[in-house]
Amino acid sequence: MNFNLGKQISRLMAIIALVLVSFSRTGAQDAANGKSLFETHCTSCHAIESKLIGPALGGVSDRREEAWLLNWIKNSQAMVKSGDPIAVKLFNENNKSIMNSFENLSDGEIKDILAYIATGGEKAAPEPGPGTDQTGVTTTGGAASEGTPGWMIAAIMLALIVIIVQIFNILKLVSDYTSIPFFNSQRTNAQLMIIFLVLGLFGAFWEFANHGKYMLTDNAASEHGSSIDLMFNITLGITLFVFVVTQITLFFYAYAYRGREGRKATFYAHNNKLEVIWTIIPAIVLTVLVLNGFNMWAKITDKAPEDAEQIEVFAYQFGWKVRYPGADKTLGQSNFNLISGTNAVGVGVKSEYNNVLEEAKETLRALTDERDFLALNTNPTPEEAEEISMVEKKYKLAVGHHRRLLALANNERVFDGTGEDDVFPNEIHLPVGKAVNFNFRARDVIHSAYMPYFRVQMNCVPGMPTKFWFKPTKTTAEMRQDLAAQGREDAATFEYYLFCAKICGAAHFNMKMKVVVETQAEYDAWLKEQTEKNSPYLKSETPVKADNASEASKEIVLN
Ligand code: HEC
Ligand SMILES: [Cu+2]
Repeated sequence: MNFNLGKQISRLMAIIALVLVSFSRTGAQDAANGKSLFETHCTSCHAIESKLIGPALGGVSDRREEAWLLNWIKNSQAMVKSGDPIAVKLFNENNKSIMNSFENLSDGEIKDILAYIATGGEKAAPEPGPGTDQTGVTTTGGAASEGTPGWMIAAIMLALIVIIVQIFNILKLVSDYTSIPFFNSQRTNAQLMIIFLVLGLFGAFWEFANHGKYMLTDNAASEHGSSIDLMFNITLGITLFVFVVTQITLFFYAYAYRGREGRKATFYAHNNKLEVIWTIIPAIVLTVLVLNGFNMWAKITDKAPEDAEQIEVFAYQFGWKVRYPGADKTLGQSNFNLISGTNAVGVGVKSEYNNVLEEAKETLRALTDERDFLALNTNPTPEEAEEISMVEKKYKLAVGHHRRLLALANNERVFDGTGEDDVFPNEIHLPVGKAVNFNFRARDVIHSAYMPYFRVQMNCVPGMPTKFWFKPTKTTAEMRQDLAAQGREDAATFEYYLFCAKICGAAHFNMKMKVVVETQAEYDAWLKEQTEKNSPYLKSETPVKADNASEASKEIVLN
């Protein structure tokens, strides 16, 4: 047995040595490691040669100190806030786009990324594939520096499993040899239950203590917000109580009644009374909570009061457009066919309609010509055939767009004149204490309008207008005072915001718009100023040409 034990231990040593060797080999490849980190964390916003959401990073180590870069990449916003001149300048130059912070990356990992950037990216590690041979770079050299290959990871996993088995073998041999039982699974499991209970409860407590302040369970700035908070807190209180009691009971009993030598379990199959009690009590509690929530939701989403301010919020990738109704207090009708560079939300304004129709005619004419020309080619190569089918597709879309526009020509509902005086500010202002009805639309994908302090969240769905009305109860200034009284550091610069709460694409994080709540007098003054500055269609009274429709359809033979 002695001999056996020695053999097992030396086998274990050999395997550990092997694993260490393979780990150290992968650790040495700095730029390769940097490449994979760069690709997972940075390529959504950065390229090496060109500007994307963030600046091109080629040569960044030449223009900045390493210490600065380490700080910046870990938390760029902290640097901007601290007033670091380079950081502030960069932030302003990039339209105040916020770069993610990467406090999870170690200095070593960031240096790997910088090393990779310094190699110039693509050129250092060419992707194997067609075309690489033309550059004269051998693809095998590139492939070897591609981080840890899959087979090596599999081998390491396998080795770890073997190590664990070996450790058990050794312990078993020792215990056989000394005849001391090395493992009492009943006792160990029971102790683990208690450890799990204590760690779990401590974890829950720690989470509340540290992140509870982010929960937004008070400070609501809208009328319905306070009742949502009350309901949330009641639900949280009840579930927290049940959570603590059931967890303690569950794990403590598992410990107290663990298997022990000479102890026998009582056979106890069923108890009706118990079943009834623990079914009925939760059923009543849950019914009360759910009905209460249902009732409140019905109240919140009920019809807006007649005198509510009407505001439209239009979501697109990646930003918001807001529209106020202007002097007539009515938001103009809109139609997605009218969306253009000068009419972002597609308001039904006649002059805009004429422009869009003109453009659509032009496009259709050009595509018709191109299509006719391509049709002369009776024996197209595969590439030419592909081009033909592309043009055909574009042509069909253009025909559809043009036809829908013609159908709109005499639509009295869309061109009822209410859109002419609509106002398009760059931020949202709301009068305090007055009901506002938000009308949401979206252009491309589903977004979600989220205004956390007003406890408002509503999906913005293409083709399906949604709404939400509420009454703001605290001006921005009052909120700042409240937060200052509660000791929040950023109280003086606090702003309400409208965010997107749906992961809608690469720059989703950037979809936000300031919301200002102010007194009625301030609001009126602001709205007056906006009406003068941001009412693009107010003076354009060009009527729809009566003959537009017939003229256009004569010119172009559809399909
Ligand atoms: C969400 C988009 C985003 C991601 C992801 C991102 N960045 Fe940035 N980065 C930016 C923006 C935007 C700027 C410009 C400064 C600003 O406005 O904050 C920037 C600036 C920088 C700068 C300063 C450039 C200069 O000219 O000095 C460096 C360096 C940088 N980023 C490195 C990184 C690295 C490394 C990663 C990955 C670990 C990364 N960034 C991930 C958006 C991003
Ligand atoms: Cu969005």
